[in-house]
Amino acid sequence: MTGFRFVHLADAHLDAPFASGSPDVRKLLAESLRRSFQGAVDIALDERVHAFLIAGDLVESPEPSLSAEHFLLGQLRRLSEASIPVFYGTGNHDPLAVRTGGRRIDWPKGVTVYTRGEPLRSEVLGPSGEPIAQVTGAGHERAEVGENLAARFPAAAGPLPEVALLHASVEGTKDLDPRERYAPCSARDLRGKGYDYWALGHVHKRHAALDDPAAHYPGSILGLDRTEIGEKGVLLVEIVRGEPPRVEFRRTAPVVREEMEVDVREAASVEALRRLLHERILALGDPRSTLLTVRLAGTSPLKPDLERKEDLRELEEGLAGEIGLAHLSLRTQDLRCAVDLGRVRVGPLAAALDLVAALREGTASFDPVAPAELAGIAPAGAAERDRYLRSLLDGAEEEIARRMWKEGP
Ligand SMILES: [Mn+2]
Repeated sequence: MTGFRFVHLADAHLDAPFASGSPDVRKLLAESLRRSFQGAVDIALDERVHAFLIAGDLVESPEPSLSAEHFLLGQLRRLSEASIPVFYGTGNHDPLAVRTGGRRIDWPKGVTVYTRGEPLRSEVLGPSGEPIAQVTGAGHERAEVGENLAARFPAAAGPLPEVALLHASVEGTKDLDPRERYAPCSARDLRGKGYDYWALGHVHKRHAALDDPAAHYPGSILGLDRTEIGEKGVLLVEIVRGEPPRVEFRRTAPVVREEMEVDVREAASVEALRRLLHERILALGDPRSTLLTVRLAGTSPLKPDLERKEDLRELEEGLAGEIGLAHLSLRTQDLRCAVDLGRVRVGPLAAALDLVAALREGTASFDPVAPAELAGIAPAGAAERDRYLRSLLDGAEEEIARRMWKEGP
């Protein structure tokens, strides 16, 4: 017997802006985002699923560009023509899912949009028109929903498979900025309602929030920034009542982001550094579809050279070209200068090094040193601010010595 089968997608963020400095990379990512969404529709058609579920943040803002709207409706029409119903509950990025300026979105036949916090129950019909499952969905009515929407879901009651569709932060979720706890709820809200599956959205990292009942975040459909690493896509779910749901990940993102750290202390020349990076990056696997960030770490005499933007870009582009990477970004923030601090501890330089040591140990105060405002980037509390300022001292001795110390003739 086959059960209720559907695609579960979330956080497509169509129209998302990309921060890369390279226009080519921004274009690649924008195209990849749409290809990833199209890939999800392809899977739904190939697998002849019964439904296509979208758990919020479908578009980046409630006023999508005309181009994004046209693309989206074109893809949803493909589902409509195949008689695959779409259920879409709005998230914090796309509350109301309509243009506030009065533009109406002509959703194709078979698309149900949940725009209200009050959950609604919809019947999913099978190929011959008989009910095969129930989807209960709710949506975000505005950008910062503080209410617990999950708690409002009614208990599942019928004999058919029941799925809850919601964009929400489940308590205890890792990797979620506390400022982004929209529609917060607890595991207890999800348990005890009798749903076979909670189709969640909001957290961009794919994971199961709960196993029983199954509650999954499919994650974003593309690495939207450099922290969203790894394969991205959708979940293909099958529910047979009385059995745990079968949940299968399908990659749809044509490019992935990866990040690695390379200790470069052995590389004494730029050529040696090139060879080392080449070797380490090649070991990664398929480079053509990878946008890679490499954090360079360790003590290196090359630090001053690598901090010249032009030279760094030349190295990045050269290596990316040789290896065939989609993009390479080298981060030098963790590199340390190679300086013998004992030898340079004289005169004003010694005083500066002593000050760094005193600040780090807490025997000197930041107050006379720190600008009053710190451009609004430091945390507000005094203790937290000092912790933040202390973190900026990493590598400070070497940096100060490099800038102040000149070898005599
Ligand atoms: Mn999102």
